[in-house]
Amino acid sequence: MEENKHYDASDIQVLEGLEAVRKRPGMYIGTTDVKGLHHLVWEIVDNSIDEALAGYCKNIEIIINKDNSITVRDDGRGIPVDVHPKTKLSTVETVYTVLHAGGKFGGGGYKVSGGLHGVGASVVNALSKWVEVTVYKNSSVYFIRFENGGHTKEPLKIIDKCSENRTGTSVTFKPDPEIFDTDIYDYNTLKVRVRELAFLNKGLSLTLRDDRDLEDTTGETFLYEGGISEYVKFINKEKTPVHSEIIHFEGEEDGVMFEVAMQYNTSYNENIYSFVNNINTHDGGTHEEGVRRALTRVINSYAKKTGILKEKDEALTGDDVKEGLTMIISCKHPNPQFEGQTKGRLGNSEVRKLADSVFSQGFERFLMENPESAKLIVNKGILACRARNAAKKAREITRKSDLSTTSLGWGKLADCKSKDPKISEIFIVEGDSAGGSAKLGRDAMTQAILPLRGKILNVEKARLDKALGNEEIRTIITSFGTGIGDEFDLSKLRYDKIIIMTDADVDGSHIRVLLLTLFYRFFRPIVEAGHVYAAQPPLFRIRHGKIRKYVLDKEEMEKYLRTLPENVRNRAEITRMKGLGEMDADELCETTMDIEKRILRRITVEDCMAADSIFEKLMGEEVEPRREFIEENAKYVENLDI
Ligand code: 1YM
Repeated sequence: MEENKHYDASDIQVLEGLEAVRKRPGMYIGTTDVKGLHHLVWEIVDNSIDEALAGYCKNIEIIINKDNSITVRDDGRGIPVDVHPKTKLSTVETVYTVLHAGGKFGGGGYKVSGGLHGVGASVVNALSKWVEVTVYKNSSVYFIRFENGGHTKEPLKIIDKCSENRTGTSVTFKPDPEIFDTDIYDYNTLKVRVRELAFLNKGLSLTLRDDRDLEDTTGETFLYEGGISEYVKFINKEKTPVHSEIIHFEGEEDGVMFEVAMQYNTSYNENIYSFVNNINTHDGGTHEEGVRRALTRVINSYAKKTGILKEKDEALTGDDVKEGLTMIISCKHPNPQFEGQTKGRLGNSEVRKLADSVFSQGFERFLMENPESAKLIVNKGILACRARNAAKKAREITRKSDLSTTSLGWGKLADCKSKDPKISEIFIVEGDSAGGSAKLGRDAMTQAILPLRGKILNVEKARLDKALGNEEIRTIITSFGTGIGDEFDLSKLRYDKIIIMTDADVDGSHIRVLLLTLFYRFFRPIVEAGHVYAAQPPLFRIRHGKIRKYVLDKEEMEKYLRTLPENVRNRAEITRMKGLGEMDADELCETTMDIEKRILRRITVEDCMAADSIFEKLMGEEVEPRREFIEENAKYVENLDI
């Protein structure tokens, strides 16, 4: 307090207010750990964002200073500096010292960020060792400094002149180490949110700079003219899109703005993020509900209308249509009602209708105008629906056959001696004779063998649910140890490598299709974690002198032959290898199983997806695709030759 100033009741109130924040900081910023420390930054940045949303600010800069203080700068109008009639203090001092000042003292207008305009400023001040605010306005540079939890140390004064068109606010604060567990800011934490704010506020430039880092002189600037569409593109960057377009719709009603952007990718994960006034609504709410409801309804009606789904077909559910969907929903609301324990849910019921109508009108039109993409989207949902039904069946079947008490000795699994999953592997081998050779040739300590009898697994006759009733398939499931469906637990996997060993012919191809489909639908995490492999038996043996060399294909053979001297080469004996079953144990071991010499190909989710669609072709009611498959089988075998 200034000595010559009358110390009145309102001053006492001010300090009592800030003292309350220091006594119970959790009530105002949640926690006083590293999260709370970063929260202070967002309280100040929010004021700049509000100014941007009001249409006055284009650039925001955030700097981590050497002493771990933070500077936030914007080029808005500058916080008002005139004397406030109620507090008799300048408005900027009022904003920084009176709790809940923003609502009462703000100039009204359209404020949509987190809370009331400027509310956070006094909280930041209360929890800081010192705060300095510089305002550029009226061709003048104003300055005010607070210390020790919000006490005005240097009252507002003009410290310089500036050009008439220079306006803005710059705030630097040093969090109070007595309040916070840590005082060190994390660049990446700030970066992730700054980038997100840039996506959510198209056209706004946000720069983040770390002055603790001698190398970082310019910082990083985030500016997205495409807004949330660019956010979707960013999330899908490492994924494979199902269709090329980023779909985007927006609408406004009674001052509520609603916007959505989306694109499907080939994964099965849902990536739906919703925001209200730039705040992530983790628990969804009316804006999300409106979109989800409309999405399911529009896809189903389009699929029925175009005949992709038949009348008798089961409708796709909300779960089916969100597989592989990346979506950002952003709503800006002047009076948001947040609900739920963590206030992470939007409650305003009028938003549900707005979201539904903006999305459904836009999406219906998109599907009509982009039939290629529409078909891909609908088919993706249909695939998810089938997988869901098959998974349900699988759970029923595996529950019935009491897996936990069944010893692994039954079936024909020759398990390995080791119980350490890190060094154990299982070979799933086509045919009894190859199975026999594999059993003889294996390293019994670490290699388990499970032979499959090809004819039982004739995928052309058995749908997947029937295949699950097959004893050998059940042995596969049991031997993995992970359980299936809801009970699935990757950490229980008994083998580090699951190796599919089949011939490169039609039957082998069928069995491979079935196994990959099985893994895709029921054990995707195992595939994703990179545990599934295909053995690659060599196609040729080259013999010269005492040397026996196995090569994968013709190309590799020619390459090898070129390395031999002419006289040796001419006399080299080349044998085309027979199927797995015709190799003896030594040969099989040497070429395909020996850890030192074998070649394995790791199976990806994409491989499994390709198999899954072939499986659908084989299983489908349509005769034509099946005939085509058989006709073009050679080609498919090539494609699948793994
Ligand atoms: C680095 C932090 O606080 N910028 C900022 C804050 C305000 C204004 C402009 C502003 C708002 C209004 C009129 C208005 C605030 N003003 C108030 C209050 N950046 C930062 N930029 N003129 C300027 O809302 O009408 C609170 S925050 F209450 F004084 F209006």
